[in-house]
Amino acid sequence: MDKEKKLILSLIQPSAKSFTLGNYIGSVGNWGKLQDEYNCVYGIADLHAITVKQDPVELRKNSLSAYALMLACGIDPEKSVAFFQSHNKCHAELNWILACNTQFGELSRMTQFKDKSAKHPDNINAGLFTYPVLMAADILVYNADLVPVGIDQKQHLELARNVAQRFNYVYGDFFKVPEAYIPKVGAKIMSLTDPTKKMSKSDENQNGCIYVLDDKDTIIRKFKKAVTDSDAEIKFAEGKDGINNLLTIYSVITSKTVEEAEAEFSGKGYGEFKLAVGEVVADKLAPIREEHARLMADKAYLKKCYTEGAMKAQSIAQRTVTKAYRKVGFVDAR
Ligand code: ATP
Ligand code: LTN
Repeated sequence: MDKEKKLILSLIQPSAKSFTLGNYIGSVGNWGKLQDEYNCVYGIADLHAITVKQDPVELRKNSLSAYALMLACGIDPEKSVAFFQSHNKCHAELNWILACNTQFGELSRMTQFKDKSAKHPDNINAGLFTYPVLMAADILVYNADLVPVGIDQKQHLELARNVAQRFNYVYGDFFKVPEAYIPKVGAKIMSLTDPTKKMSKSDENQNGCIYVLDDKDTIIRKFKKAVTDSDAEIKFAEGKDGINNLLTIYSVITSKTVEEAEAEFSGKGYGEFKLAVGEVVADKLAPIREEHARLMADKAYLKKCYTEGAMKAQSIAQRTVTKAYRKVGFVDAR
């Protein structure tokens, strides 16, 4: 860790077989670029994943695959700390301290809790409710300055800031108050089949969701089926959710502005545009899919990376937990 550099932290849940294009554009795809300028800590949020029902065999498989995919997306385990959340017990320890400094009322306002409990009415467990406290612990245990996430996590980030400020007020200045790092374009990629809804890993409708591990034919097929509008103009405008989403995807993937993309497709049909978006996305994701396959064939290397990652993560986080224990008044263990 370079003391001069700010610290970036972000995690992603292993809640499906692959990350989505939304995860990639809104979050993971940006992590690699930050590795030289910042100290980076990136991880797989397996503790968070069990807030919804998981088959243990699938979860273990998906977690290892997610770790490999995180590396394939450009995370260099030599430069960054790359780890599993469950391998660092400090997250769970700080979680408890923070839970006792978080109010029931503020957790009740979290929109993700409301959405997820509506989606899983048979499993509204306490972990789903306290999810944002664990997320605050993930961030504060490393004293992160910046947290790269999609817009859907903004409310959770606000909560983490509030909890940090409250703790600092009660116990004396301690935690750094983190800032969200949200991309200007692409912070919320929408479903291809219902562009008023966020593209989500756990969406039942597979056609609405592009997975980073989808092959080229699947990607093109899904884009061809993308819901648009009855107008025929490729222009970013209110009420044109489908086209807006495709223009956003195209512009982020090609590093062009939305205006440049509009000019490029001016006078062209939706069919041609959808195909072009599918092509650029498939070409961008193909090398990631290949690197993922290569890494998955080398389990020993993955294990070496995540055990080293856990050690590095613990050595940063343990200092925070020890100090927090002292702050709240526990007797020193040694
Ligand atoms: P789930 O469906 O299991 O809730 P998810 O697809 O919403 O999962 P997370 O693991 O919760 O994904 O999110 C990982 C990161 O990806 C977060 O930073 C989140 O803000 C971002 N993200 C998720 N979906 C999108 C999206 N559609 N557009 C942009 N960013 C997204
Ligand atoms: N809640 C996040 C995943 C997550 C996270 C974090 C993101 C868990 N802990 C800490 C940033 C920082 C989500 O994407 N749903």
